[in-house]
This record gives sequence, structure tokens and C-alpha cells, in this order.
Amino acid sequence: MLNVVLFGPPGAGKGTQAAYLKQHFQLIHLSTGDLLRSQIAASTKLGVEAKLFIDRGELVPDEVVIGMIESALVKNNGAKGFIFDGFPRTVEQAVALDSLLNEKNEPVAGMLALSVDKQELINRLLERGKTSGRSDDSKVSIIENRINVYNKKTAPVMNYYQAQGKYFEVCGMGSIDEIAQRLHQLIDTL
Ligand code: B4P
Repeated sequence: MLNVVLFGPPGAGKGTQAAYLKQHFQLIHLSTGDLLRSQIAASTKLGVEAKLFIDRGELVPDEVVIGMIESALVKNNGAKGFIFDGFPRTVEQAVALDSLLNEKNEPVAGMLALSVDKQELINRLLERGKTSGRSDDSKVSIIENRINVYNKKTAPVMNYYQAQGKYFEVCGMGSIDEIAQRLHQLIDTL
């Protein structure tokens, strides 16, 4: 089994690269952002609550996303491995993920962290906002809040994996294919 965490600030290319890795390595792609957006689209109680946080560029509470990941792991029992995209986003979520995977004796092999300049992040998200209909991609102030929340609450997750010797930084600037090749080469070494 191969379990990898795809990490990086909003707009770093996590979702984009996960699509390639999923196909190439036959892994299940678990994006907490996508899972939350499908709950919002279905107007579930969870979705209505999550939308309040997402619209402001804030994180959804830990217990909500941890519960979603737990159900997804159960649902995909027997998978060859998982790409965790946008999760864990807090140290508490990282601890919970370790405990869920340790029960299966299949720990995270590595965290692949995409690094991208701040202005490029803003440009990519505003560009996507023109067509995605995503409320959190349409305003610079909300995008900046997402980046601030990332720096404050999510960046410490790097130290968590670094302490386990599982942190790998990958340059996320350049063409989508170039970045995919960098990730591919790195995964081959895990
Ligand atoms: P996400 O859906 O994870 O949103 P994201 O951080 O913007 O990442 P995304 O995958 O969408 O962007 P990508 O970099 O692929 O989360 C949304 C919200 O949900 C969060 O703000 C939070 O409120 C909530 N949430 C999600 N997970 C949570 C958790 N674990 N805990 C608490 N709350 C949680 O791509 C961005 C754009 O760049 C795309 O349009 C793409 O086409 C473009 N792009 C990618 N690579 C490029 C490249 N090389 N060159 C040019 N453009 C590129």
C-alpha cells in the first residue's frame, strides 16, 4: 500500500497533481475540499455548516473533516493506497490520520509539499474563480485570508512530518507536466 500526503498552500496545485498521480499509481484520491463541496452541493447539514467556514476562507472544524476521512477509508477498504489532498491541514488532523492508518499498519510514506510564490497562488486562484463558481476563489481578501490561515495553522504540519523524516519539498512552479514528473520521481524513491 502507498499512502502519500499532497501538501501546499491554496492554489499550489494539489488537486491538479492528484489527478495525475491517482491515474498513474492507481491510488484513491481523497480531497477534503471536494468532499466538503459535494456536501454543500447536496445541502446536507454538514454542508450547510461547512459553507459558513469555507466562504470566509477559514478551516472547517477538525472533527468534521476527520470524520469524513475515517468514513472514506472504511469505504475504500482494500485500496492500493491513498493520496490525501488538503488533509491533514492541522497538527490535530495529522495525529488523527496517523492513528487511523496505524490501525491498518499502513502509515504515511511521505508528505510531498509543493512550494509556490504567493503572487502566483493568488493569480491561479483568481483565474480559477472566473469559471469555478467557488465563493472562496473570487475575492483577493478571502484568498489572502486562506493563505494566512495556511501559514498559521497548516504550515506547522510540515514540522510534524519532518520530525518523522517524511517531509519532501517539491518546486510547484513551472508547467503541470514538469511538476508531475518531479512528484513521480520522488514517489518512486519512497
Ligand atoms: P481545497 O479544496 O483543498 O482548496 P485549495 O487549497 O485551494 O486547493 P485546490 O486543490 O483546490 O487548488 P489547486 O492547488 O489544485 O479547500 C477548500 C476549503 O475547504 C478550505 O479553504 C477549507 O475551508 C476547507 N477544507 C478543506 N480541507 C480541509 C481540512 N482538512 N480541514 C479544514 N478545512 C478544510 O489548484 C488551484 C488552481 O491552480 C487550479 O485552477 C489549477 O488549474 C491551477 N494550477 C495548478 N497547477 C498549475 C500550474 N503548474 N500552473 C498554472 N496553474 C496551475
